[in-house]
Amino acid sequence: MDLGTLKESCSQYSNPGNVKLTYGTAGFRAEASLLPSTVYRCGLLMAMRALKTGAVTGLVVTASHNPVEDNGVKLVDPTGYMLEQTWEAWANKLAAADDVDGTCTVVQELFQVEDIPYGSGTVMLAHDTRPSADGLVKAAAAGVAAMGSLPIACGLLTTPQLHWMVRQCNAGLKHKEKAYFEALATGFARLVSGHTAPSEGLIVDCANGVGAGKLQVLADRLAPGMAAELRNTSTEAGLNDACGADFLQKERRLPAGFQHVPAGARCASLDGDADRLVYFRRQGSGDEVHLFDGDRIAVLAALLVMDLLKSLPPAEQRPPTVGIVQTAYANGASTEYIHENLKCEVRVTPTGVKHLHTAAEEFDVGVYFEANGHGTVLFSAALVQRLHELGADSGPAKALLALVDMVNQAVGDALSGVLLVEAALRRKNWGLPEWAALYTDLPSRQLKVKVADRSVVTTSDAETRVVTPSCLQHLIDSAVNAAPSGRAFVRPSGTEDVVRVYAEAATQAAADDLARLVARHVH
Ligand code: 16G
Ligand code: ZN
Repeated sequence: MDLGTLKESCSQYSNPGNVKLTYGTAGFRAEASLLPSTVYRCGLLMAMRALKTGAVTGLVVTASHNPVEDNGVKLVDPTGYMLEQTWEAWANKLAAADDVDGTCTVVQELFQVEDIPYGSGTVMLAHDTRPSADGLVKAAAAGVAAMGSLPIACGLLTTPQLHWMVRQCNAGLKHKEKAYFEALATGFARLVSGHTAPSEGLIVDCANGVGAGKLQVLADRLAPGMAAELRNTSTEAGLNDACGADFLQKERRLPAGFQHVPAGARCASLDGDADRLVYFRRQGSGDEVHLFDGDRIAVLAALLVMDLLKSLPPAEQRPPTVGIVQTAYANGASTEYIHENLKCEVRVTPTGVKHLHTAAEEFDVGVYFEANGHGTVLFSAALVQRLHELGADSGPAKALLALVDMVNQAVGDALSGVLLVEAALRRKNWGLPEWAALYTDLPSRQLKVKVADRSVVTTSDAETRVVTPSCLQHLIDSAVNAAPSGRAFVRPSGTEDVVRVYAEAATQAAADDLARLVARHVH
């Protein structure tokens, strides 16, 4: 690193003064015009992370399911996972530096404290379809280059694609986009071979985001093996506007462009950067939907994996462990179904993929999903090795290996998720009715409360208990006890200036009342 070059480059990306951005649940996010200096500094940071680890890192310019005017940045560690959590503090420190000298001081401190070797690293950059992407990718590239490192512009990609590429690249495996499609498509074909395709195709709401074009490539590759009709595929307008996985999950009604879809048809929805997936079907004659959320996808994925594991020859040592990781948002009915029927371990972690992912790594097969549709299935190296040993002689081992290839092991991926759900349904010869019949969701309600300072609310026990303000948990407990089958919690959002309220109960009216009452206590 050359300090003179860094200073010169830094002066082009000055901090807009009165805004202080912080690394939230999954990176930085704000109205796009506020972001250049933060994204530039994330370029600096990921170059240093590459030097520290001696491996390639990544950075995606995206604001996921948020409105088109927003943008943001997600940071990818060499493993393909999200940025190592201890480095989030450095990200915040860099983002908060006032001026050129302040930024250079943090850079020097980081080099010293983290004992980073000087040299040149590589950072892969990608972006979604937002109009503000170009300028922000340039800012990130300038940050990487200012450290004497190499930015590689990978162009328009879904967030999970870049995570996958970084992971593959550092493992010395094929990592171009072509290899990604190849892995997913061949994995799917192997998994469903010999199983009849459903007579009705899948209809997918692509949120007018980057997932549209990418899913089309995948569907073309798989045709005629997988029939998919894509809607909300504009890359020009309507990003996440009355459509997409977040809209479906929060609003529980038909997205734009689905008004004439036949009742009961199998539909799915991605979010703006294609790292979330929910399924749904139209219910009745209005715009009401029946949602198949992340919890239900987790259950289906676990059923598929457990069926296959049961058919393997008995393990000589211990049988593989299977665990499902959820957050407090998981519908109570899904948790009960997992305990009673799947009889596998359930872990609950705070919201945010980084927490679920870490917990899932403790199992041979760790299935993690947030109710909002972000999740994946992780397989341990020991299990994968055993599958390879069994491979040639065992159909179930071959199917599990196909799953390992098809399911994005780096991060939740809506494209790989679609294939996972489609393959699981096809192998069971199920449609949505059979999947829906596994259990009935408890009615639930989510609200958000605007507060002056969300940080006054702190929680423990994976966000299920309030620590401060001190009287709040007591009030929530009283409200919950008065509601039939009631459960409720509040947590400060990690992405918006609000406190979120979740409630579920035996009836929709009771869940609504409970949520409203708890929200009043938050005010
Ligand atoms: C981010 C997280 C998502 C989480 C959401 C919570 C990742 C990749 N994304 O979108 O998992 O559910 O934030 O938002 O971790 P909130 O803190 O505003 O409720
Ligand atoms: Zn997303």
